[in-house]
Amino acid sequence: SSSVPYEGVSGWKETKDSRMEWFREARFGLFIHWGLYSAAGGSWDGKQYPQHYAEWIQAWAKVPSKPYAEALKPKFTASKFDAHAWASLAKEAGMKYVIITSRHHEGFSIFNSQQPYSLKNDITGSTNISPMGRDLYGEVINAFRAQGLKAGAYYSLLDWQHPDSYEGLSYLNPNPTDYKPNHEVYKDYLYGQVKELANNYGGLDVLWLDFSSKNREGESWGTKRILTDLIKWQPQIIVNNRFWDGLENKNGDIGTPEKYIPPTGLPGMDWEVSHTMNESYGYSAHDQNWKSFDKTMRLFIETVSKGGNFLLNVGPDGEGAIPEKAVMLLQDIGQWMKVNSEAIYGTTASPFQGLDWGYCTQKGKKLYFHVFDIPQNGTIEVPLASTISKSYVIGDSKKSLKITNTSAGKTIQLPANFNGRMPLVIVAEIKGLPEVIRQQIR
Ligand code: FUL
Repeated sequence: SSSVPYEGVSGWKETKDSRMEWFREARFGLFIHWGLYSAAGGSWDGKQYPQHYAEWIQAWAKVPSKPYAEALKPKFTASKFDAHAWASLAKEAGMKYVIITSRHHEGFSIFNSQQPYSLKNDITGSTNISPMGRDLYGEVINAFRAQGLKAGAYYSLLDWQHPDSYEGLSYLNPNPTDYKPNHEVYKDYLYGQVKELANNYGGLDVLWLDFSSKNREGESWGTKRILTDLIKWQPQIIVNNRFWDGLENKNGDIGTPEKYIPPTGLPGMDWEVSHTMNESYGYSAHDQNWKSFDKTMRLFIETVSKGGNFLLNVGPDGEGAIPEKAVMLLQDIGQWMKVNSEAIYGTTASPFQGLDWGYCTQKGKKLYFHVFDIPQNGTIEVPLASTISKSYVIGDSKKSLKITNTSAGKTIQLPANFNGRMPLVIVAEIKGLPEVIRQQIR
């Protein structure tokens, strides 16, 4: 079933190229994980949970929904939250879109859902978490749009507290035998919330669903009904591939490898790697394993060089503060993007899947060599047969670099004293399309 979710639902396949246009140009977006779990920060009752996914703290610590909500709602104050600052940070970093968790597995929404169940839930109080009545999700969507970015919603299919979801309440409940979910009720709730997200915020550019697995297939989420209506509500919407059977399938508009770059990309489909700056998506106070700028850039450029988008995650805390390290990393990326973004936007997978010194992106007859490790002899070798008419450091087309033909392809002389931010990007304008001599895979 490789064409699901289009299967049996019209409107998706026919419009795919036009719907995907901005996404293919964008290449770079911001993922935001923000919910009650952010206020726990990876600990429960004084115990630090080492797991990478701090947004799963409720499951790690096995806390039923009521005490979970009672403990975290007062701490989820959003008192430092500034949607416009978040949007500028992303824009300055060169990002073109945002995906924010409207509701994660814990089942609490950061948008003001009007579903009767959201408003009045006897066990946890409202499942909306909106300090001072704010609609945090709406603030984010509006602020990013105001900066010219596209805006999408992550929405969890799993729900750990809705009594009619597969994993509701009893999943963390001491008496699972009492558990008699009526999944039809949950399906209506899910449909109702998706309808709100798609219609109430001036549109929705991406619906990023998460996740169904093999034993919870298709119609049990009301897939057909949602997809049939979704494309009518938002004819330009993009939907990811987690609405059916897991992470690495070929369904939906975009594949979504998680913290992983497929070695040869995902040929024949659009895809987007999501990656974290430290280990966790959700905020974890004790997860200090931050990736360096260099490491992050390698992940970013490798993804783009293989044809994917890079969705880089931040996990704000319960007050709505983005960790300092994350802010600094985004600012550094922004500095690099100011000089080099031409080598990112609108590029496609290049025929080189990894070179000794870095990666290559391509836009038609232009190749962009991203040099991470400057070789000892100050030149890069490219296994390219095509004629290079001109080569230069990006942004400096007047100073041509020396090109030598060799039996292995071309050798390009790098500038002697480059002191800009790495990776150094070398442009090669070629005649025709690239002819590769040998494929290097590292
Ligand atoms: C996964 C979720 O379970 C994680 O918590 C995270 O949101 C990741 C992006 O998707 O499936």
